[in-house]
Amino acid sequence: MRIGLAGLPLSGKTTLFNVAAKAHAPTRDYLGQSDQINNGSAKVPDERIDFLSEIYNPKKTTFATIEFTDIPGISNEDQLSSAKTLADIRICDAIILVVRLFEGESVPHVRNKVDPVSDLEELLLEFVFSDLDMVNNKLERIAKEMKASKKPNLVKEQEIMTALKEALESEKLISEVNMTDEQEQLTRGYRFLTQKPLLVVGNCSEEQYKNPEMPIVQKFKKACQEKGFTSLLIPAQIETEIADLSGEEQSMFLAEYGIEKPASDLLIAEAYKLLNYISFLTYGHDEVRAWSIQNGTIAQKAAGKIHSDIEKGFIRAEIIPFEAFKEKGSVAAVKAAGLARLEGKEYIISDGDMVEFRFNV
Ligand SMILES: Nc1nc2c(ncn2[C@@H]2O[C@H](COP(=O)(O)OP(=O)(O)O)[C@@H](O)[C@H]2O)c(=O)[nH]1
Ligand SMILES: [Mg+2]
Repeated sequence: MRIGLAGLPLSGKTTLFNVAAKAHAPTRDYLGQSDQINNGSAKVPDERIDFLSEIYNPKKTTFATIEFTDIPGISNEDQLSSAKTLADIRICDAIILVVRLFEGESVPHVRNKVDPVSDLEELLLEFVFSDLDMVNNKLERIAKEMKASKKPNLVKEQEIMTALKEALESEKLISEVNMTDEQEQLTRGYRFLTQKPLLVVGNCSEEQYKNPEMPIVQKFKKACQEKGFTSLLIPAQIETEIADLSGEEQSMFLAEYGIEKPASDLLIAEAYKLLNYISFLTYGHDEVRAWSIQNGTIAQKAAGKIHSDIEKGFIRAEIIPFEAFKEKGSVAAVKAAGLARLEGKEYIISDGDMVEFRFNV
């Protein structure tokens, strides 16, 4: 599962990517500079893992990670590069749209005016047009095929594609269209841009971050809210400076800027949710570790994340909810309080379950 950073050129996507993935990819100061795709993974901060590591003092501590792709800016001036960019976004599983709130003479705005709401609308419209193109192509192909045969599936596909066409033509996103499970299945393979989970990041200045009552910030938040998108404000430039500091220096720096936690931590946590991930935890003196699974995964499948043999030979999963562990302080105390459970194959894992699998080899 991969999350794509998309937006207009010079909105700060690469800056944000560097913050999230602790990378040092080159950023740009003007449009003419070449732009490239950057891939990287980010550690998912998890206080539960910190807590368990304190207690078990393990040889190894492993956090969950997520994959980010920083995609060159979308610019409709150049058809060819625009198509390439949209194709790169299409292969991602979720999208973070980056829009610019920060002013700054030294970095020109591609539309000559800092206006996050109009940028957001422009980006969404690009996605809508791109999806509409695909839908129209598909409808043409279906019509041709129907002349040759009347397969029932073709009729169903035509029905849903027609509904999508109507929605897109009225500038609605595919994610807003109500679909049956079967229709969902029929459309999944197309990887429509407007069907993907979406998070909007406003890349803002220090001043805007500290003063959320500023009109530009209010306007941005309101527009996201009206469209039903989760939004985050991140002062990306300042965060790059934080990212390179040691723990103690970082705390001092954050305090000075009146920031509680690096906003990038919040970004990664939101990105994790956007991908519909939750974590289960394994623990011991060898390793404390967070494992990512899709929300709704059953215990036997989750076991397969660790090793296919554990999935095959699955007997039971011993579950300790992290909150119970935190309260009681030890596995023995949790068990004494009757808060540990043995669950079968079909048990749906909850976020923060501490799991020990019992299995046959
Ligand atoms: N003042 C200010 N400049 C920023 C901020 N974020 C990015 N920049 C600058 O904007 C330029 C473009 O950033 P970049 O990350 O390359 O944008 P991209 O084209 O969207 O990947 C660079 O010169 C960055 O240093 C910000 O929050 N504040
Ligand atoms: Mg870039």
